[in-house]
Amino acid sequence: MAKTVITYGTFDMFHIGHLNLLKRLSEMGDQVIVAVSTDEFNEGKGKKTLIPYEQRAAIVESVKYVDKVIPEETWEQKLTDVKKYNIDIFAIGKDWEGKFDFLKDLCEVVYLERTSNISTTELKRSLTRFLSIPHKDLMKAFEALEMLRRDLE
Ligand code: C2G
Repeated sequence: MAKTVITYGTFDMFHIGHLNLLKRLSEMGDQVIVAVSTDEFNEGKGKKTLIPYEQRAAIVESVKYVDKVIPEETWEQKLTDVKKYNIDIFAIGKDWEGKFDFLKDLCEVVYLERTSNISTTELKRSLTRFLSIPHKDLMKAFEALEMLRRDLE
């Protein structure tokens, strides 16, 4: 019997941790639905997204493991979504362990291992660090690299 899996998330600055999760979901069922958090919902989560919802949703939709993308607008919608889409499995990363056990009456609830050493927060931090390097220092570094490249030619 075909199994439908659902997950919810921001998927900002899409990275391998997101891809690994979506791949895992596709191995758990026949159809994967992803509810991507809208920008407004993220503000409620206290998350400032870098990439707007339309682009985050388009990227997730393009992933071969994903069959359908819907917007995540409220915490409560999980209860109606599970019924509306005849969900068999709700799955999400272990960072949410226990938070969605109330769905256990309606479907299987699975908390999956996160991918280590990657997170949107860390990517943003690295980007901020890079952008904080004074322009003149960056230019000096590029010039040194250019000289090195020429010497090696
Ligand atoms: N994830 C992962 N490994 C990482 C980073 C993220 O497995 N290194 C998983 C998270 O556990 C989550 C999914 O990728 O299941 C999406 O992560 P986020 O975009 O950070 O999702 P979040 O903001 O936690 O939103 O209602 C639930 C919330 O909308 C979840």
